[in-house]
Amino acid sequence: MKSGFVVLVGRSNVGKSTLLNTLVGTKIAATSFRAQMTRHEIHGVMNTPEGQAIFIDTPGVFKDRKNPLTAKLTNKVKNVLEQELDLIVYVADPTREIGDEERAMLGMVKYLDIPKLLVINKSDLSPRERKHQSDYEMWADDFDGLFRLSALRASHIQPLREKVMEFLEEGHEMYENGQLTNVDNYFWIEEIIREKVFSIFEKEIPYSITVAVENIEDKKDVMVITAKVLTNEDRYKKIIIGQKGRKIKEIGQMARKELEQAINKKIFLELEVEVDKHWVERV
Ligand SMILES: Nc1nc2c(ncn2[C@@H]2O[C@H](COP(=O)(O)OP(=O)(O)OP(=O)(O)O)[C@@H](O)[C@H]2O)c(=O)[nH]1
Ligand SMILES: [Mg+2]
Repeated sequence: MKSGFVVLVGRSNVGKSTLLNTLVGTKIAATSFRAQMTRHEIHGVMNTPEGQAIFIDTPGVFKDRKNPLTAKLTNKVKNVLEQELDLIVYVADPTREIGDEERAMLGMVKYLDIPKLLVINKSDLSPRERKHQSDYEMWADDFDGLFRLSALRASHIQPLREKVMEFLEEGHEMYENGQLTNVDNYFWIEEIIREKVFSIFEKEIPYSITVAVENIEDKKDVMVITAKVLTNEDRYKKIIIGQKGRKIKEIGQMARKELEQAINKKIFLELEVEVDKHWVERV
């Protein structure tokens, strides 16, 4: 069989995590319309009759001087790129013009001696919205293949799947028994809760929070989860809780619904908000 590691890289918000989920066929990574959703290296396994491709989702390159996370996340991408990789899939968003972030990202991979594919995502949007498409297409010479597709609608994915398998060499199975990811339950639940926080708040809040699952108790008819939303400052804590606790309740409900659907079991989710000025140091 064939097997190998394929890294997904690109600016923040281009759709790397969405593409990972689509390639694997199930939701593994959390996604958001806000930048810097992904903060960790997340593996997603694609099994085909030919073999196994392990896709590695990475944080997106994002520039924000005020944000203490940024340098850490960029370092994580660099670390992944130092691992043994068989293929790089560079994801671009044709609705956004090529800027400093994009050039920084391209600079990180351009001279690596690893095959590279260029994916221009979001093809479901109108040509008017994809107004920078041709600028990205001009990069095709630096790549070993160009794909236009929609990760969100899962359209035109098959040609990419096939091309990826072409680049993998004979090897052995790395994830066995149908296991599709390196992510454990604690991390997965944290990411879903964080995704819901991202979906509700304005720009500033998402970068100022993280989620920690403290305990999971898997009882016969119900899974009891205790988790905390951690934030830097007291003023954010107030916003996240909301008037009469409305916001945190809404976050809890959204997360619970998705978790219940995914594991097909009733969930009791106890969610608190706490100020922790040092959470970034632990990311
Ligand atoms: N219209 C459209 N939107 C998409 C597509 N793929 C992703 N998106 C949206 O783009 C936004 C960003 O998607 P993500 O998958 O979280 O992007 P990312 O590159 O992983 O972002 P970071 O983790 O922050 O680096 C979300 O709102 C997605 O729904 C697509 O094919 N078409
Ligand atoms: Mg992501």
